[in-house]
Amino acid sequence: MQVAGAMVGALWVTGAAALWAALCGRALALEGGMLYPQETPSRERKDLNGLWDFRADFSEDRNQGFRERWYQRPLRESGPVLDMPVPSSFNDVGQDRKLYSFIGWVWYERQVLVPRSWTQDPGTRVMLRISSAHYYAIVWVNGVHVTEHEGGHLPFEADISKLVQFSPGELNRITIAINNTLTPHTLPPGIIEHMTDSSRYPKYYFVQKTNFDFFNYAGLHRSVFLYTTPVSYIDDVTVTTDVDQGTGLVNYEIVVKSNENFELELLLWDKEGRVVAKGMGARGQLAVPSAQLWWPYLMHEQPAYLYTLEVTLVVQTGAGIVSDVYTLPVGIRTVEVVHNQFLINGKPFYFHGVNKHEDADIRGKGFDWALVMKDFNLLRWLGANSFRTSHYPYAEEVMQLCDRYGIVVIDECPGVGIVLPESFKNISLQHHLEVMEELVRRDKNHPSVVMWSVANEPVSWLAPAAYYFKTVIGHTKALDPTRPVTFVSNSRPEVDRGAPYVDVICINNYYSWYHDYGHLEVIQLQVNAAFENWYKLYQKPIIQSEYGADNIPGFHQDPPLMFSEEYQKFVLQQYHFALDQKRKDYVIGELIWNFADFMTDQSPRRVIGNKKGIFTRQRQPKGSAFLLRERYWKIANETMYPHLTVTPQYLENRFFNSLDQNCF
Ligand code: GCB
Repeated sequence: MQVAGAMVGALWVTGAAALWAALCGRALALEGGMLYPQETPSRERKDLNGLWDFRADFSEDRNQGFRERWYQRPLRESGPVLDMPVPSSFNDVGQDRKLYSFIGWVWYERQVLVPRSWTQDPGTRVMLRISSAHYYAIVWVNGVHVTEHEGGHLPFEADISKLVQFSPGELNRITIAINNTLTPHTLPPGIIEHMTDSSRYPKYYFVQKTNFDFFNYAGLHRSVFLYTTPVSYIDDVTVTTDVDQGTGLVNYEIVVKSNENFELELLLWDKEGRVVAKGMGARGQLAVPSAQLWWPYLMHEQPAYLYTLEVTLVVQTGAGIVSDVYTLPVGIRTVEVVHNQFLINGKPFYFHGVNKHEDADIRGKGFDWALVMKDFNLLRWLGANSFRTSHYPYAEEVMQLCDRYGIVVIDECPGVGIVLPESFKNISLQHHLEVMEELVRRDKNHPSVVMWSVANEPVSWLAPAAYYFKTVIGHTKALDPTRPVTFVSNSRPEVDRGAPYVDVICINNYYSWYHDYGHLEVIQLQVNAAFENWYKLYQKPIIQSEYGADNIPGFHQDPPLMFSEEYQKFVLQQYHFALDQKRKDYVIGELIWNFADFMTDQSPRRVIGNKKGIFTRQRQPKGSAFLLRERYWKIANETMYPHLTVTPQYLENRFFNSLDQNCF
């Protein structure tokens, strides 16, 4: 029956996940490490990006694909298929309105020839890695079920060695079924609403409702890889760093999967190719005298210094010596919240940055190198030193670039739109804990990540929120004691049940936009009052984690009216006056909402998406971008040269206009 269509699909998903977890005795998410696939002397990689066969299951119950077992033979034999680019969202690529807003199962398939050397050597382990499949994915290789994963923003993988070795020299068929249905227990949550009034809706009509403000793009959003390791391999590397009187300390812990005796050797290389420290064994500390620290962009003359940690596993097998090599960029730095300050390497850090989205024309949330580089170049132009991954984890390649360029990250999980009472139940909580585990496992080694954010604007005043957030925040701190944890609130301090547990208060508000709209004169007063109230109650440092106003490019109005460029600029200026009164005190950052315009669900409040970007969706600057640029460079000058009187242009000339590519 179609009524239950998407829900049957969704329930089936939940059932399968629970069954799988029960069989494995633990959550899938927790198994093994999740090191980024790399080419090293012992590892090869092949990316499977390009065109895949694609078919959306438009059947009434969305279950035709499972009934007919589309995974058992080539997808094109099941019916008509489309060419679908990977990575990309499937929604905006075609001209089909039904596919744009499709809810349910879509099927991707790709045939791949695995290099003979991979299949002939029983000492080679072949892995299939899917960097992001939104939201629930089931994977088969040559018709054999290999893995499932819940959650659209974090990678998962499967060992497919046996399957590909079974058919050397033949094409292997990879089939991925993906369901984008969001339920009260997914992250982000959503609900399927069934419209039963036959005078208003066709039979079996349903829609997906969500409580977040971005379009629920779906598909294979990031790269799909095949890669190899030896069968005895380095499974995980965890690095934390410290500094003791100029000596950099690199603590390491290596997890190895091997049935044989093994040894581990570690070398730490500097940028000039010199070995600066050596280690042995699975756990230990490397000391780097006079270490070059990892500094944020615009906080130091030589930001983002990265060493390279080379881990070599040597295994004595019956057939001789086998080795596995993995290398990891390491930035030596410390992060601490002390009283009213956020300290990086012991010095106060002020976040002057943006909130972003993974979003663009045509690709939706699909990863695209040109777009990513444009965004980093715009951040540099803007003089931004940080961003929040609102409202879900971003691609691993983006995190790597943040390390490389010194862009500080508040790393947010997909805990956005948690407003339904069902979403506070145990099943949701358990999933939220697993997602934090997956996120920390993936991003723990990035020096750019300085704080975890467990949620954005949940209904944190509801009674169950207290236990819920105490648990999620506590769990995150236990997973990673080296970084502060926050969650982003839009509530009032006296009723917020999550704030007691966070290290930094992050607050979102839209004065003179969603409240008192049109009344620009109240902004300063209201921003000030909010800061004071939050600080009085919690005595914790505060970040203005969102503020802004929509501007439809090309709309001008003076005196300023809502949606005009002048209004957006005026709102920002009023916030800046208020921020300037507090930023030398306990306000430790400001992140504009948003870096660029982005797509949302359709609604009377949205004019083809959210227009609070300071850049258009095509990454062209609005007037507000120039305003922010002037401000950020001014703040950067003050931070970097607090004792010097320099012109606002000083740093900009030094960093941005110079040809020194090393600085960014
Ligand atoms: C918020 C949300 C963000 C929205 C923004 C807005 O508070 O955190 O996701 O897009 O407001 O523009 O309404």
